[in-house]
Amino acid sequence: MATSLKNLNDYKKEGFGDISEKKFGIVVADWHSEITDVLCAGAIDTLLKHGAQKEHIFRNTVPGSFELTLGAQFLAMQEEIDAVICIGVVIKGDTKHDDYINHAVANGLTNVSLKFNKPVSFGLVTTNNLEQALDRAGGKHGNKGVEAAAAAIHMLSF
Ligand code: RBF
Repeated sequence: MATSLKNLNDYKKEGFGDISEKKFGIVVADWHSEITDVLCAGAIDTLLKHGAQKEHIFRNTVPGSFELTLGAQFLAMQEEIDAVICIGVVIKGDTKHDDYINHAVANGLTNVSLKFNKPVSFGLVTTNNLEQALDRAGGKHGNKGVEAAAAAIHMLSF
């Protein structure tokens, strides 16, 4: 489905298990922090709404989205962390940097998830311009942080 037809705040809640004792690590990229902060707030709100405890949510920052993978690994390797949520915004520019970063993050997070057998969700907004990113950070397409948190909760119930 094209993202223009999907609101990121609409997710299926059926089958979500009890997360009141689960611990969540969140890794947030500092690049475009005015947007990643909104995405992170959406993720935290979603965890709290579904019963997570505030003290069980650990937020960490990394310089840019490229570093999300190592940040995720530092958290996933901690036994007490049950799931990791990664948040970043990569906007297309004059060069192909966005392609390299996006592919590296997608592959990197998949590898971390498989290596540690834990949900590591992909809260990376990858857009052509700033407006599209804002549309996905609480704008007309919802909030990608909400979707990433919901994906982590869903996978914990697998
Ligand atoms: N990081 C992001 O999270 N989003 C971006 O849009 C972004 N654009 C970048 C553009 C260029 C030209 C460079 C050099 C870096 C960019 N980064 C971006 C930072 C990148 O993820 C990483 O933090 C740095 O390259 C240091 O490893």
